[in-house]
Amino acid sequence: MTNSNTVHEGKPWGKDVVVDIADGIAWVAINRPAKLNAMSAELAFEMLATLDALELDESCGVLVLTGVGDSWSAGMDLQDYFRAVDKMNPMEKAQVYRANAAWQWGRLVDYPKPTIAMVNGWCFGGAFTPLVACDLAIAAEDAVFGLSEVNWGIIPGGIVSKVLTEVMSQRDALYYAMTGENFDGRKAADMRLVNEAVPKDRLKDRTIEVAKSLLEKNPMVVRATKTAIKMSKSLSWEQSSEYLRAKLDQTIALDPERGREKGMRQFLDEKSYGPSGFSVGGVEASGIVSHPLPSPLPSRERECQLPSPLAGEGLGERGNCVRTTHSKPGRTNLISLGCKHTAGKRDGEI
Ligand code: ACO
Ligand code: V55
Repeated sequence: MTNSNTVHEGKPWGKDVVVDIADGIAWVAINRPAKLNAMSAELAFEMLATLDALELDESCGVLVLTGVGDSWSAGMDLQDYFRAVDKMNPMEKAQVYRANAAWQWGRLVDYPKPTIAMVNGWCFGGAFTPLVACDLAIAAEDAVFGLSEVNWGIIPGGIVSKVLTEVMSQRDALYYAMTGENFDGRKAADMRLVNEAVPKDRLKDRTIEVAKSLLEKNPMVVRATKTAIKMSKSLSWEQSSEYLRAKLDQTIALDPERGREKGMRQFLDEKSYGPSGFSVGGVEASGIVSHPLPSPLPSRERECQLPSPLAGEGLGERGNCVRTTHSKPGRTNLISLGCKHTAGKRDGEI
């Protein structure tokens, strides 16, 4: 993280929160490195205002939450949160609790843009709340996590105990919260507390890779997708079924890109596009080109080894057609990752 935007005219961040925006990604970092990014009462107000501002900022397509230096967040600041709050009158206290809960959970869990927690180091106690609130989490393999509350004579408060139930198994949550034992990023990935753990020197690149794949998607559909998944968890089957039907219709009706209509037309009528091609590099239908029917004919199981005409344009890791999605006998179109095989029937084949 650079601190290039530490002073940012007219923006709510710049002190305990720094923001860098590049290529559609807003890198939001807690900036209290001397305290290992422990979270103070004051930070809550700055972070809340930052999240609100970035929500409206069109240059932010994906939000990455991280920490300046080698720590993600050492949890609630024992001095500047707990002791500070102890000295407050009940109304001030209520305001701090509300602001803290609002940024760590309320805003983030329902953020209208994809959010990724990039866990670059320590992640303790209260830091589990924003960690779980983010849609995705990628950790350094050697990041250290700990539900250390038990060692401080408190329960995982705020809503830490509750957020654990969203992503951890009952056994894991109880084990780590009751023992206070630390675990590393690899273990966090094994337990599915984070999506994956990567070596520290690859953490930023991997995060950019994931962010980019999200940026290539239809933003409205990505937003509705995350809401659908998060909401469904707490709805009954009947409610969920009704809600998802309504949510689907809402998305179709409001999608400014008319993605569903376009995809169906291109696939069914124009035969110019297959969803698997679409998912790699976000190349539009026009990017899918033809090459002669390969031999042997690719199947779902077999890879087509012909060089992709789109090699070098972000399609196919090895520059080949890598997976075939359609190879039904009698069909003349074989749409694979980035390539559309077109040819008539060949003697002896299909
Ligand atoms: N609150 C306040 N200050 C903190 C916190 C915290 N949660 N975590 C670290 N700091 C401060 C330290 O007091 C120290 O300040 P100082 O230099 O002014 O003395 C500075 O950050 C660096 O910390 P060290 O302890 O010196 O760093 P070290 O690398 O030795 O240890 C570790 C890192 C293990 C993370 C240690 O700082 C620690 O245990 N911190 C507390 C983590 C924790 O349990 N957090 C949860 C609190 S409870 C909750 O969140 C609900
Ligand atoms: C904790 C966290 C809090 C809080 C009180 O996990 C205790 C400990 C996230 O806020 O307000």
